Amino acid sequence: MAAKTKAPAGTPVGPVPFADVETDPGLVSPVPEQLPEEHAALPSASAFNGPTNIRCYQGFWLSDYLSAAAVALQRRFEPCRDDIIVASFPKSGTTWLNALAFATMARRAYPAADAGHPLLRLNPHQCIPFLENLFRSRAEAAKLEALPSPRLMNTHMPLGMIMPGAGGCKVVYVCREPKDMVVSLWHFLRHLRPDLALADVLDSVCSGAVPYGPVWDHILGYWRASIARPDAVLFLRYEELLRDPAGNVRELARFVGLPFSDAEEEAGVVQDIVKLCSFGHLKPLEANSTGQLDPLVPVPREALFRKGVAGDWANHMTPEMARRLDEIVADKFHATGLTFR
Ligand code: PAP
Repeated sequence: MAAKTKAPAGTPVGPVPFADVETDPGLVSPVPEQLPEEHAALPSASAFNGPTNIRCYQGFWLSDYLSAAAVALQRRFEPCRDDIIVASFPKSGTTWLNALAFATMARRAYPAADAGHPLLRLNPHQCIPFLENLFRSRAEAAKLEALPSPRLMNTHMPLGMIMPGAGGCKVVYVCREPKDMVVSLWHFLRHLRPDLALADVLDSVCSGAVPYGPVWDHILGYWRASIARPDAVLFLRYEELLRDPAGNVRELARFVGLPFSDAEEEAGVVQDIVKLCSFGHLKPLEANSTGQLDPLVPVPREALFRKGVAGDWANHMTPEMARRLDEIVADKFHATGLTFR
């Protein structure tokens, strides 16, 4: 589908904090997207050896909630040419990249050093619409239309679920070393299942049958697209963001068509953005340390800001666990040009 250009010149410039966007409630469908009947026949599995049933839809494991969202996205998502989508496998740096992308793209309306910056009162996820939730609830028409261009959106969906619809817009993907992703996921899930064993999470990840998995197919879809279309897909790595946040912010700004000017560089705007979005700065803010992620899901917001480092897997995995995942990862990424050291 050809991408359209949304806003005529002179209209408000995006992105704006999504939580502040008012929509006409009459435009939001009261009936959530239903799962197509034929999905009942798809292969199914239980994620993390627990009650969550997932099914394999077009090669990826999704809960029924996510499957319905994926179908809706594939049918109805109409990107604009200047849209930017932040994409990731869960627990790979989404919250951080959401914050960095928002702060970078919105820096003219909301300078990063300002005392009134939206990221000081909102969780990064509240600043950017999560496509799965919008399309599952059928609220996307009202809510996405209300956003000024360029729109900044977020998803965990594999590339195929947002393409070819998203063919005209740009995607920034962040990937993380898989052992650290698994440990982060385990800690997160334990807010819902305190007795969950790391071994159960590892088993599911290794089998591929985790929500949005297999993780290697998720990563490779975006990796290959970033090589084939570097103008359309920017592939970032969590560990590189930690090593050189300023360099990655500059790359992000160039990619979205908003490179930093000499004046901005001299004024320290890049450093202001890095500081605003840093783990140590965001974690203690009220918006990130109180309340729940979702009124229906009893996970505290602080679960998104646990440790924020690379290599924490070594504190939790046995050498056998690490070797098992490393061997699968080495096999899956063999000859792709992507390595995890
Ligand atoms: P999500 O998929 O639920 O959105 P996501 O943000 O991708 O979660 O991942 C959370 C991880 O990012 C956490 O890692 P940890 O469990 O190993 O600690 C979290 O600490 C880390 N994280 C969140 N914000 C930042 C940040 N500003 N800088 C560095 N790491 C961060």
